[in-house]
Amino acid sequence: MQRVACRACILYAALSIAVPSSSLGAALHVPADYPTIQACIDAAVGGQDECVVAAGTYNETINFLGKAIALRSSGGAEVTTIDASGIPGSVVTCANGEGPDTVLDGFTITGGTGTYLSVPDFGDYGGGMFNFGSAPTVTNCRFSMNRCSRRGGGMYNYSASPLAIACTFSSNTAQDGGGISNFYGSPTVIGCALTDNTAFGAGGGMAHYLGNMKLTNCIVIRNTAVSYGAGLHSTGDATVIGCAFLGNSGPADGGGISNEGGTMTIANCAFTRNTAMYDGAGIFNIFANTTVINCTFTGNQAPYGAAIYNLSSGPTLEMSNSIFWGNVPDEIRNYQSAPVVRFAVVRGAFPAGAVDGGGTIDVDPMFVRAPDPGPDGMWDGVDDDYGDLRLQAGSPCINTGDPAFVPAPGETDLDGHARVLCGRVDMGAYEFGIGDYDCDQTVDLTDFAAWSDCMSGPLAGEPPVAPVACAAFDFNADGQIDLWDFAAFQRLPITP
Ligand SMILES: [Ca+2]
Ligand SMILES: [Ca+2]
Ligand SMILES: [Ca+2]
Ligand SMILES: [Ca+2]
Repeated sequence: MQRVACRACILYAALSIAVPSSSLGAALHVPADYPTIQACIDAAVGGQDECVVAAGTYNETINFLGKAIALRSSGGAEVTTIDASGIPGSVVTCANGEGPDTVLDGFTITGGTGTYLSVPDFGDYGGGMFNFGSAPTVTNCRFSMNRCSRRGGGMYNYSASPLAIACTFSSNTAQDGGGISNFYGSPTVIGCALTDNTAFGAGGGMAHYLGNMKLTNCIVIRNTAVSYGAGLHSTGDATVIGCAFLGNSGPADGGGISNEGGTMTIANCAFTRNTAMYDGAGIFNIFANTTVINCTFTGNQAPYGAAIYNLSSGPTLEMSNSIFWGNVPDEIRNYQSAPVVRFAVVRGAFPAGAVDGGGTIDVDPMFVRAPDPGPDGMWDGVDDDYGDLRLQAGSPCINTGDPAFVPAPGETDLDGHARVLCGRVDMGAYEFGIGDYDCDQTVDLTDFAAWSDCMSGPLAGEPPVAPVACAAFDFNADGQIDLWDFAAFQRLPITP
C-alpha cells in the first residue's frame, strides 16, 4: 500500500466502525481534515459526504455551492459557532438549487451582514443565512446577532422553501423581518423560537411577502417592529399553528401578527401581552382573509382592537372556538369588516359589526393563571409572567366549542395533546381533560384503572373501552396509546 493512501485507509477503517456499511460517503472532519468549513464543503462530494465540525468558533462565511451534503457540528450549537464578524456577506449561503438533502445542523450563526441584491430593493438580505431559489434543511441552529440593511436579519428566503426545525432566531436586526424574511417560496418553520428580533420597518420576528409560509409549534416572543407586525407581518398565504405570541410590541399596528392583504389560518395559538400603539395588539387584519380557530387572547393592549382589529377585511374573516378575555381596553374591533364570531368567549358586548354565528358567551374563562407583570408592576422583561392559559376544572370553555368541529389529521392543542377530548372541542388554545378518561374533570384512580384497557384492550369478560374516551391517554396525539403516553400520564398529578 502506498503511503499516500494510508490516511484515507485509516479514515475508512474508523468509518467502518462509526457508520453503517450501507453508507456510501465519508465523514470529513473540520478542522482535523480541513482547516475551514468552506474547505470541507469544497472537497465534499454531493449525495455522499458529510462535513463534521468540531467544537469551536470559525470566523468565515460558507456557501453550500449546490451540494447535497450534511454539515453537522459534533458538539451542537452551544459550542460550535460560525461567526462572520469582520467579513462582509451572509454567514451561510444556499443559492445554487440546494434541496432538502443539503443540511445545516447544530451551529450558532452570528455576525452576518447579508448579501447585496437590487430586487426587491437595493440593499443587503439575509444576515445569518441567504437562501435563493433553494430548499435546504436547517436544524438545531441558533441565528443570533445578525443584521442587514434590508430584509431577513437572521434568514432571508427569496423564492426559497427551506425547512427550519428546532432553531432559534434571536436578537437579529433588519429593516423588514428581523428574524426571518420571505419573498415568494414556501418556507416551513417548525418548533423554533423567534425572540428579541428587531425590524425598523415591518415584521420583527418574521416578514413574509407573498408565497406560502407555515409556522408550526413556534414561540414568537418580545420582537419589535416600527411599522406592521412586531411578531409576524404577512402579505402572502400563511398557516400559523400551535404558536405562542408573547410580549411583541410595535408602535404601529399588529403587535402579534399583521396580515396585510394575505390569507392566513391561525389555529391553537396563544396571544399574550402583545402591544400596539395604534390598532390590533394581538392581530391586525387589513384587506385580509383570516381564519382564527381555537386561539386564546389575553392581556394584549392597544388603543383599538386589543385582541383583533379588522380593517376593510374579508370576505373570509372568522373567529371560532376562541377566547377573547382581559385585553385592554377592548377585544375585537371592526371597521368595514364583518367577521363571523362563533363559539367564543368575548368579554363585554358582542363586537359591533361582527356577525353572530352562535355559541358566544361573556363569562370568565377561568385560566389556570392570568398574566402578571410581576412584583415590579411593569411589563419590562423582568419578572414578567405570561400566565398559564390552560383551563381550570369548571371552566365555561370546556366542551363549548363548535359541536360540529372536526380536528385536522394529527391536530393537537397548544400542549401537543389531542385537540378534542370528551367528545367536543373546548374554546381556546388548550384542550382540558388529558388523562381524564371518564370526563368528570378530575384525574383520579378511576381514570387510572382504564389505562391498560385503552393501551392493550380489555381482558376477557371486561366491558369494552370507548375509543373516544381513550383519547384522554393519547398525550402525544399520535392515535396510539402506548408506553410513551404512560410516561406522560405518570407525570400528571393524580387526585387520590
Ligand atoms: Ca415586570
Ligand atoms: Ca373537550
Ligand atoms: Ca376522571
Ligand atoms: Ca400516543
